[in-house]
Amino acid sequence: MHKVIFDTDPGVDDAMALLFLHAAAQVELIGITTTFGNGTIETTTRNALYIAERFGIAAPVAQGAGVPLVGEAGDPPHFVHGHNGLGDIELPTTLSRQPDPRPAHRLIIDLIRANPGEVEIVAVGRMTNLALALREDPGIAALVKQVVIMGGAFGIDGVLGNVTPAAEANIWGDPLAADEVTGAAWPLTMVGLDVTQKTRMPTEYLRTIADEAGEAGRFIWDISRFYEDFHQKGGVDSIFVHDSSAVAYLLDPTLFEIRRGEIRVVSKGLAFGQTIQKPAAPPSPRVTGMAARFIKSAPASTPMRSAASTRQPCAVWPEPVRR
Ligand SMILES: [Ca+2]
Repeated sequence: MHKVIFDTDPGVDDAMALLFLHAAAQVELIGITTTFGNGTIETTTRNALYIAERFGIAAPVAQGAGVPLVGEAGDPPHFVHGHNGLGDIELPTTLSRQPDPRPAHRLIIDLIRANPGEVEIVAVGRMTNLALALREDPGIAALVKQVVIMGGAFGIDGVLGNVTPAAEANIWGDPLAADEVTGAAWPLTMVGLDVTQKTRMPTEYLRTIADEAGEAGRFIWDISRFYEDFHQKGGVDSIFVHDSSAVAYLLDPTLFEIRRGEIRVVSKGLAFGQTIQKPAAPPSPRVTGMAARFIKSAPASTPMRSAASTRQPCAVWPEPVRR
C-alpha cells in the first residue's frame, strides 16, 4: 500500500491525477496539500476541496503557499485551465468541506513524522510547500520513502521547457524551491516534460472514460474540454498527460525508462527555471539511496534502463543546497 501525500495546484490535469490516486486500490491518500500555480492559492484550494467533497475523498486538504520563496506568483495560465482552474465548468458557490487548519507544509511534516519511512509524496505543482517543510524540519527528508515530481525538462528528444525554452511551468514558478527539493537527501524521481508530452490522451480515449468511468469519468470529460481546446490550438491533437504520469510512475515504475544523477535547478538569469542533471558516473555510490532521478520516456513495453553507463562524469558540479 502506498501512503501518499498529493501536493497539487488543481488544475485540470491535477484533478485527473487526484481521481487517479483516489481510484487506485493500492493507494492510501493521507493528505492533499495545495499550492499556487494553475490558479491562485484560493482557487486551487477551493478546487481540491470541491473534488474531495464531490468524490468522497476523506484525506485532509491543507492550503499551502500562495507565492514562491522569492518574488511574485504571477498571473495564473487561464488560457490553459480556464479562469476557475477546472476548465470553466460550473462550480458550486459554497462547499461543506473545510481546509485543514494547518498550513500545507506543517501538514506534510506532521504526516511524515507520524508515518516514518512510509510516506510517498507526489508533487505536481510548484515545489514551494516541500521546500518550506524542509526549511522548518530538515529531518523529514530521511523519513520519506520517496518523492515523485511532475516537473522539469531535460531535452530528451528535443523536449525543452513550456514556459521558456529553458523552463517547465512547475519549476519556473519557484526554481529556488525546486533546487532545495531536488537537493534534499530523499529519493526523488522527476517526471519531466520529456515523458509527459509523449504521454497523451486523444479525444476518443477521453470519450471512453466519460462513457465507462461513471461520475468521475464524466467529470474528467467536462473539465478537459477547455484543456483539449488549448492543446488543439497549439497543434496537438490530444492532451498531454502531465500530472497523471507521476501517479503512473508511483504505481508502476517499470513502465518507464530512468536516467540517474543529481539534479540542480537554475534560479537566476536567462536559464531561470532550467533543470540540469549531472549524469551519474558508474559506479557511483553517491547515487544509492538518495539520487535525484528523472524518467526518460514512457513506452509501455520498454524495460527500465539506466543511461548512466554511457556517460562521463562532469568535472565541475555545484554541491546541492543542504539545509
Ligand atoms: Ca499541476
